[in-house]
Amino acid sequence: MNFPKDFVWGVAASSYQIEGAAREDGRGECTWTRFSHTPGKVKDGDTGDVACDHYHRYPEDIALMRDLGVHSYRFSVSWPRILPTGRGMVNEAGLDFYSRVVDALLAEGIQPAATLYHWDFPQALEDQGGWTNPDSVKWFVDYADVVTRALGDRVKFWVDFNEPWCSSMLGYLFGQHAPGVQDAVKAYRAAHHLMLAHGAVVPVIRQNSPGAQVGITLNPVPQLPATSSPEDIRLAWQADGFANRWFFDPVFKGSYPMDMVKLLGETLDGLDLDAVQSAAVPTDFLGINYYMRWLIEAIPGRPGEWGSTLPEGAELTAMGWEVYPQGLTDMLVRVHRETSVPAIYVTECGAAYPEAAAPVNGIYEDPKRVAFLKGYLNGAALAIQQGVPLKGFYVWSLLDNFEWAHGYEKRFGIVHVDFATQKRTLKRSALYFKDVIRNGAA
Ligand code: GCO
Repeated sequence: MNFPKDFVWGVAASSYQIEGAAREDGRGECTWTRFSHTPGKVKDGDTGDVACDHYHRYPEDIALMRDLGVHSYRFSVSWPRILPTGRGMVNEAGLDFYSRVVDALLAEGIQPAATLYHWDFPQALEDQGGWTNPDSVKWFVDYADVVTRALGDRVKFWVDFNEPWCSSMLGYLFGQHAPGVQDAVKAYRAAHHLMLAHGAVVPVIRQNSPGAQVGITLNPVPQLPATSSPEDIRLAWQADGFANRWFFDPVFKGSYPMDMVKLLGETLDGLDLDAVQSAAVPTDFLGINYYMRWLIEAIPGRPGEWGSTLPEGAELTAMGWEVYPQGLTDMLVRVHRETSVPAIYVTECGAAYPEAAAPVNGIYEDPKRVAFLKGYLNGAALAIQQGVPLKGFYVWSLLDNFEWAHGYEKRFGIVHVDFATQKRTLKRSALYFKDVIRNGAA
C-alpha cells in the first residue's frame, strides 16, 4: 500500500519513559517518581530514575533516527524539569536540555513534535490536589507558556495533552497510574480540568509559536458489543461514552454526552459542565494513539455492569491486546466522519513482544512486531483511501522503555535497549520501518 508523498513518518517517546536523570540539573519530583518508588505500584519495583538515559544519550538516539530516515520525532517535555515545584521559578537547565534536543533534531532535518503533558506531573502540585484542583488549568497554561516561549520559534508541531483519558481514569479512577487514586468523583474532576486546560492553552501556544500546528492527542478505543444481545449493544455504547465520547464531545462539540451525564449522576456534582464549551477550540490536527479495541459484554449477575472480553483465538501482543488492524481503519473513518478536524496524525501505534533471545548478526529478530506494523500501516492506508486526511504515522516507540506500571518488562521499541549497559541494538522492525519510509509504502 502506498502513502502520499508528503506523509510524515515518525517515532514517538515520552519524557518519563526514556529520559532518566530524575534528580539531575534541578529537576523536581514528579508523580511518577513518587508512585514508582512506592512499593507494589510498578512491576519489579522498576522506576524511571535512569530509564534509557536519554537525557545524556540523546545525540546517539537522534543519530539512530537519522539513520532510519524518520521525518519527525514526537517527544514530551517534563513539567518538573522546567518548573521543579510546578509553578514559579523556571529551571533554565531544564529548558536548555529541550533546546539542545530541538537543535540537534533540526540539524539532522528531523522535525520536532513536542507534547507538553505526557503524565509526569509535578509532585508539589499533586500535593495540592493535582488535576482535581481547579487551579490546575492555570498551572498548566503558565507552564505551557514558559515552554512554548522558549521553543516556539523552532518547534512547529505541538500536542498539548497526551491521552487525557489515561491521565484522569488510570490516574484517579483505577489508580493503576500515578498518582494512584481510586475515586470516581476525583477522576471526573480531573478529566474536566484537563478539558478546560486544553481549551485555555491552545491560543497561548499559537501566540508563542507562530505558524505552528497545534492539537491534542486522544486514545480512542473501539467499543464493540461481544454479542448481538440488546444488553451488550447498550453497554458497548456506554463503554464508548466512558472511553471515547467523554473526551471527543468536549473537544469537538463543547459539551458532554447527555446519556453519560445522566448515568454518572451525582459523581459530577459541583462541576460546571457548561464550562466545557471552551474546550471546543479549533485545532489544526487531532492526534490518535491507537492500540486496541474492547469487546464489551454484560457481567452475569451484575446488572448494568460490563467487562471486556477477547474474541476466540485472538492474536495478542505481550500486553494482552488484540492484534486487529481493521479497528484502526474503522476508528480513523469514524473520527473523520464525526469531527471537522482538518488533519489527523497517528501519534502512536506499536506493540510489545517478548525480547528475542540474542541478536543474530547484530539484529534482534522481531517478526511479530514487523507483521504488526505492516498490518496497522495497511490499516492506516485503507483509511486514507476512504478519504481520511491522515497526514502522518508515529511508531511507538523508538526504544524499549519504561512502560508505566509494567516497568521494563514490556518492550515496545523498534530498537532494543540493554538496560544494564544502555546499549542500543536495532530490531528487524526498525529496518522494516526504514524501508517503509524510503519507499513510502508498507
Ligand atoms: C500512551 C502511552 C505510552 C505507552 C504506550 C504503550 O500514550 O498510551 O503514551 O506512553 O507507553 O501507549 O502502552
